Amino acid sequence: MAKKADKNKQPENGNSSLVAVIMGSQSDWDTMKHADETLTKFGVAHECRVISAHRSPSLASEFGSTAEARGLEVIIAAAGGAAHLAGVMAAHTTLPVLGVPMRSEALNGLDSLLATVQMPGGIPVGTLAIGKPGAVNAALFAVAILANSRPELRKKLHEFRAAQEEKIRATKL
Ligand code: RP5
Repeated sequence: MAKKADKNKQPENGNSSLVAVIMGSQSDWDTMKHADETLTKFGVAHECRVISAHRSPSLASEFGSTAEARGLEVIIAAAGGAAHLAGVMAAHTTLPVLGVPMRSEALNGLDSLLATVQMPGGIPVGTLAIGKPGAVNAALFAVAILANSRPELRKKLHEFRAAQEEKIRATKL
């Protein structure tokens, strides 16, 4: 059974969050826990929350408008179906917003992908792949953004890439 999302998961070390991982529903957690795990692996202070653009519009607006002042540097926003969460976040902040389209029941995530990626010019959302690969890559992308001004994170990214390559080189079929 899917582990329940801790809707208001905060950094454990007391640091304020650099990255927020938000998602439209508890049902997205099974996918988005992979973003959480990846950020944890890199030691990035982050928080995970359920915020819906449709079901909690004032919370979405409040979260986006106060994100910068709270010290966040990147927002990862996941949603499925008519997926507006990343676009709504981007409308309320100039922080980079990374959108992760959820695999939907009706259209297998194509609806989520198009709703997230097709932002009209002027309000950008960096859209990743549908589902788990998108969740992992959104976290890696957030780390890459943060690494521009944090050499220790840049080093960890190089080590991560090297380990990945080593695994491929060592693969015997
Ligand atoms: C979206 O609707 C959520 O992001 C989720 O992917 C989808 C379905 O939500 P539930 O009906 O499972 O809560 O807002």
